[in-house]
Amino acid sequence: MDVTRAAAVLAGNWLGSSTVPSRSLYPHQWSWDSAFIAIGLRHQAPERARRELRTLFAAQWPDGRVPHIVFDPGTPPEAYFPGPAFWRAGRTSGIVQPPVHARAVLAVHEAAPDRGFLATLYPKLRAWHEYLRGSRDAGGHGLAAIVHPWESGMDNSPAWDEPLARVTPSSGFVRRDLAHGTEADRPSDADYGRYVRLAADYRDSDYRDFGDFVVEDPGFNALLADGELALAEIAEELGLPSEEHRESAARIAKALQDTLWDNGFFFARDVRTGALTRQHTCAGLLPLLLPDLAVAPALLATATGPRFGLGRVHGIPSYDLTAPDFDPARYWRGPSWSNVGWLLHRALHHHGEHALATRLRTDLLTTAVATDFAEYCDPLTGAGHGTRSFSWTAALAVDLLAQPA
Ligand code: 2M8
Repeated sequence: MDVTRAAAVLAGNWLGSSTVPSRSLYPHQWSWDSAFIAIGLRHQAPERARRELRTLFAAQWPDGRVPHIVFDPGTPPEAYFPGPAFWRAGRTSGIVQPPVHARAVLAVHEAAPDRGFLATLYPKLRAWHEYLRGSRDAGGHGLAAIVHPWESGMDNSPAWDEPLARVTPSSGFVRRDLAHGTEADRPSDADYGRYVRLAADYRDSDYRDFGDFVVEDPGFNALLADGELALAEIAEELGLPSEEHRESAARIAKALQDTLWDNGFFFARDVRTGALTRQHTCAGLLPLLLPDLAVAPALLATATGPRFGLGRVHGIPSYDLTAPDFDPARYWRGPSWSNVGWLLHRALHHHGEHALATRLRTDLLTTAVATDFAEYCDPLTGAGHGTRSFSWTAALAVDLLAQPA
């Protein structure tokens, strides 16, 4: 792959102090997108990578949360819904996204060492994780709960269908996403109405109360544990104590295993009912990021088995290939996203699955270029879907290219 094409996508999406995921569909700064973008930018433009993350953390709330969107003041309000007028939280939204930032900060430092950058970000990252470990422990098991499907980053995952069914859809708003996305690929109107209702209820509680949707997501918590391991390394770089971060990672890993592991897989748990949601989604594979995961062999067997077809399909399907409602094109209900592929690529190396990791790397790179850096792809055909020139697809391709084959 020619890295200049990917670099051109990132340059085209750069706003001056952060990068939009997509000029058309997502014209602001998104939290976990920025972390993945920085992981790519670090190779060619480390100052831009640092700026990306500093810009995001400049919008951190006093309670430690890192908002899922930082709105660009230069973008017209009608470009994205729900915009700042809906959230009533200044220039940000009030919900969060998966905590991949500590890993990104460490990765940027590894490529272009800058202790000043680490020292500035470390207390902010600590506050972010403390918010999640404290204020979000709705179930009391040591796991962070999400209060909106958008917080998982996997918005339309089938794992949210049961808890979402309790929510009465809002109406009377205009969807902006359909102006840029194919309707058949995007969430349904009813689900979008539920997203809006949940966000409005949360906003009306001043972003404090747990509402109708309270879920412990294995993906979100695996990324938090991985983030604590990254924080331990950052603390060590800064000559600070790191043991608390390693202990925290171990506690989250244990809670994942005790609470969400069942029958060979990690499932999300509906905190309101206590029940596990039984859909096999790619979020349940993310605990493989944890190097000491005792159940890794069983989970790897599921990843390479008929449900996810790892090594035989394109990327990592977001949902069980064998499920009757698997949909290769619809948003987080089947297609493969390159950020999940990139995370699993790392995880496979952790567990000694180097040949599988290499295969995945080749496939991610080939698909990224062939689809013009599509937002996601059909795992069975590799066809691109969603928006094109999508930032994290380009950024993670740059990063994979910089790694040995
Ligand atoms: C998608 O989510 C946004 C809402 O946050 C949307 O559908 O409008 C998801 O794929 C999410 O993971 C991603 O961060 C965001 C921007 O790329 O788009």
